[in-house]
Amino acid sequence: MSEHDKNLNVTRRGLLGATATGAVLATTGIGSTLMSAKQASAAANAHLEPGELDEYYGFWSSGQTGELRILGVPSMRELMRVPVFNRCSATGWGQTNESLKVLTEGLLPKTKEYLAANGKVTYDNGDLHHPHMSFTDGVYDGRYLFMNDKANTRVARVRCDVMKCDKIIEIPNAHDIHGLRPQKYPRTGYVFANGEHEAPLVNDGMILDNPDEYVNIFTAIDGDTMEVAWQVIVSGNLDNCDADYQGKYAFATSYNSEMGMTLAEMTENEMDHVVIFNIKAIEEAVAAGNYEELNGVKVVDGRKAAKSQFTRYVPIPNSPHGCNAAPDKKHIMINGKLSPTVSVIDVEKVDALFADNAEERSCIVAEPQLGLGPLHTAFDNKGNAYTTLFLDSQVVKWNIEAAIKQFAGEDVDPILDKVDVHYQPGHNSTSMGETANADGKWLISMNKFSKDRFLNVGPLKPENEQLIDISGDKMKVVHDGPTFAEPHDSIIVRRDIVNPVNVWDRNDPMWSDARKQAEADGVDLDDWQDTVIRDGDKVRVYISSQAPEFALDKFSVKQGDEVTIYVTNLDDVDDVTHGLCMANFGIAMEVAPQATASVTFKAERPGVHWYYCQWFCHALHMEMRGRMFVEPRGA
Ligand code: CUK
Ligand code: CUA
Repeated sequence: MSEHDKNLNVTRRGLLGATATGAVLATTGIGSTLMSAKQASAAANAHLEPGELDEYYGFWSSGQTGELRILGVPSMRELMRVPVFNRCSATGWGQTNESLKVLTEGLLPKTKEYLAANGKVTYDNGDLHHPHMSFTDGVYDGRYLFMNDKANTRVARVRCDVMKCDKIIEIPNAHDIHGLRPQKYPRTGYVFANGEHEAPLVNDGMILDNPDEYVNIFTAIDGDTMEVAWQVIVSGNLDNCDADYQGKYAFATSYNSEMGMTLAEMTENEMDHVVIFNIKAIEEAVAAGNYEELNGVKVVDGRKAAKSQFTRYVPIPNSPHGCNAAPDKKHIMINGKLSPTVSVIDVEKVDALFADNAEERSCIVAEPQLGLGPLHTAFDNKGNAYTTLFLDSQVVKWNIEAAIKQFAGEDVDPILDKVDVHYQPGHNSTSMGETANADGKWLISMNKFSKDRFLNVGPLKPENEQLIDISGDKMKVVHDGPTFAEPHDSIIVRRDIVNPVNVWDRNDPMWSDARKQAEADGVDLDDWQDTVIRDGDKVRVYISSQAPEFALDKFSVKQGDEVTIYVTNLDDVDDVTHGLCMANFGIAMEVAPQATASVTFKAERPGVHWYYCQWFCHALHMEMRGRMFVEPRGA
């Protein structure tokens, strides 16, 4: 192929890039030669000049990578990666004592046993799908971000002041936490978490093929203490969830109301359901002692057959997936997945389900047919909803009021616009769209396949997250954003809500253990530290760092000693992060301004070993190093 042909080919691909559904809509994407002037100006809004700051923080999950990511929106620049369930080579997450405390203290005893039998203290992987910020009065409040680990049944919290994870808990009784949402009103409050995969309640190896003994668990976690507040046993598995704006109910979709184990069994029913949880009724039962205690947790029975006041099961066409509360504070969208519909629940009609046992589907006020594979819905501030269509590779914009009128029999079409995305979208999110302050500016479509949109990097392709301008009547795709595996979900938060610090507080709880140990050793962690303490075969080394030197340029230990190195960064200048890497010991960690970090290892390699600062901090950064001398055993 000649250069000319290649270029032609590229251009043709660009023009035909929108043909996932066979429709030739070539006017999407920056660089498309057919971009109109109007689109060009939308694209210009998304473009920031070097040095300009974004209007929004984007908090991105990373799926099986296990970390949280921070992007700037609309530039889509990746700003930071916050390790949570994963191991991080740069920051030492999963290796420092401070991170290991977070990663291990919330594990269940039986998990610790299992891990120990395999020579580990914690899991190395996670599957982080849903990052959501804490709320006060229906709007993000900038305190915390909460997120799930589907892989190992955990829920984590990230502090927004320092953007580090401070709590991880494993959820007892449940299996594989999927949907997760914080309570919106009056505040968070509870963090609701869905157990996705059903299992025998007492899962001790006595039950396999008796579906009646399988249950699923809905969990409410106290977001302030990160302890499980209560759980509800439910029928059917649980997929995604959300909370209303009244503080009364939580909602969870179920794609397997059949409690089937095989694909055929799971997709057998025409109707699955959404489970509605009555928070007050559950709280009252728990307060009155009407619960069962299971693995230290208060559990109530909300199964269908129990006919309790804790739950209602609303039938929804085949295998609903996404669950999204609209900023009108009134409607909850249940996304059909295998059904081309989104079922709209009016929260004000839910009271009657509980109080008067009203007909199960009487809370459904609309069910528009939108296209194939509706997965998730986001919102603007004009009463419109934006639903991803996985199979159609499109986002559909539709009007909620029009859908309600259509459901009531009026001859109106709620669909306002459709735009092709590339390709197969899962979640989407709009600026402030999951809060009462939705502002209708930007929409992210998180597409599972990128295929031909980027340079070929081998069989494993990036995902493609497209930025869509929704400020006008028609949606406009203005940016393609490749991402590594596999952000499922994101939120877009106005920047004035998020106010991280630049320098750590010396009294931060993150290193309270190190501080206690230092005090016991007579070391002042706030002053110059060049102290080596021997305590039997344990050695504690306190090294402060200030660009461009470590307080200790050498220290000696004996082969077989258990060595703990505490590094404190005494620099208090923005962005002067140091680190410590112990070469050939597999040890490296970040020490940000005014932070303390520590790491423990066995000094099993005799000889001279260099440690060095692994964060470029100064013109003499290369010189910021020292030697650990390990005397051989018996010397
Ligand atoms: S799920 Cu992934 S596309 Cu885990 Cu929120 Cu819908
Ligand atoms: Cu300190 Cu590089």
